[in-house]
Amino acid sequence: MTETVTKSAHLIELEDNYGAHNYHSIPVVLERGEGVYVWDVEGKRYFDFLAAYSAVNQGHCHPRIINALTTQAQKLTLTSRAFYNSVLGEYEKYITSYFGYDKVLPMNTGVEGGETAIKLARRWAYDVKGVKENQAKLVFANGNFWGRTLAAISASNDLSSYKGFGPFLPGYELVNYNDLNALENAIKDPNTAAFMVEPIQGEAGVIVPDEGYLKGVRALCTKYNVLFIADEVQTGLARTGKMLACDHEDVKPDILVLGKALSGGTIPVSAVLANNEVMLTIKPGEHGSTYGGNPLACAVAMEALKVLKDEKLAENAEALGIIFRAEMTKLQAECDLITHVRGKGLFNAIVIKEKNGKTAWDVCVKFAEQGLLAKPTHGDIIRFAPPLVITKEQLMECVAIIRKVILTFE
Ligand code: IF1
Repeated sequence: MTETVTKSAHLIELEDNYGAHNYHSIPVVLERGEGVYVWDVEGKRYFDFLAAYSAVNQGHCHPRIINALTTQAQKLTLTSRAFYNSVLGEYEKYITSYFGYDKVLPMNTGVEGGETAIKLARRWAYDVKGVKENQAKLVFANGNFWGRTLAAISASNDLSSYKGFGPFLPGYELVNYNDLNALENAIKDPNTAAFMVEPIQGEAGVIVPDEGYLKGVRALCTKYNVLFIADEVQTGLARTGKMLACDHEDVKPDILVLGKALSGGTIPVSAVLANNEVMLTIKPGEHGSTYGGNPLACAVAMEALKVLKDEKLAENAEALGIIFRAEMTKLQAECDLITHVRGKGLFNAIVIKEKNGKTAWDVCVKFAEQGLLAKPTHGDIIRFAPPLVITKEQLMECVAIIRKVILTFE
């Protein structure tokens, strides 16, 4: 009897046979996305509650963003920065006024944004602060995640990120997240160039710092003439209920790193924003990338930013986030599987207590069977981050699915 191999199984096998094994994916093969929904190759529909780790805040295949992409793609996609192009200047003017900085350095992936930020910080330390050559110190928070390059994993204290990839970049120091005393002790060192931190730690499991932490970071960095770099690659662009997570405490970082939803989930676009004192320390020919600032990315990013404001996605995330956490807290009271509920806006997570050998992974597999896609991090944490275009009705449908699955594990 020939077993009918589903299309999904066949495609999973292809990835297994011909692709690097650098991911352990939930066994769902997606083929189409629209708004909050994705469909697998068998035509089954899911709520996407991961939104590509907050890269699809505007919803899958947002018509305005796709239109910007396809229109520009018919004209000019890439010139390299050897020449000027007709879109980059408009985009630079737009994004710098959107976030209130003098200048932007356009890159592609989030980690390139982080790398650019720390290069700027080191160069500023030498040329402006007067730190001796090669003595600049960069401070990061335990639990940070800002990408997979050697510079990024050199800052990691998560074994699964850095094990087996040494030696690591020197001049780094780690302090506990949400600990202003530890931060002050580290950055009072006159060789300190910058403190790079996520306003809410994503990969660590949506770790929300105490109210006042970001204000404290801002004050300490100002006091010790240290650059405050906010990695808003995941928390930025309306995800946490404000345009930037830093906006919850009205603090302005010296360097702002954006990525992911900057392109609405179409092509890799990242950006580093700073004022002239920092940004102009890098001179022509000292940094860049083949695709950085390409006209296609600029056209897409402008539209993606416009959509965030036009559709009031931060306000929607704020309002629906309050409802979602209230529903999760109610569910937590009805079961002992959920030990924590936390988050801000539509950037949330629940912590699952392993029960009868069942883990967060098993819960996510069950979610998928019930039509909701989410993925665990660090074994026991499930991050919930739907596209910010989700309606209250759709959110309540997802709450019902989460409730149904969680209670079957009781
Ligand atoms: C993977 C994690 C999330 C980020 C922050 C910079 C970057 C990321 C705060 C780098 C990227 C991605 C990487 C992706 C999965 C995803 C992720 F699980 F890996 F940690 F979101 F939490 N700053 N995060 O979260 O941006 O270079 O990827 O564009 O590596 O599996 P990137």
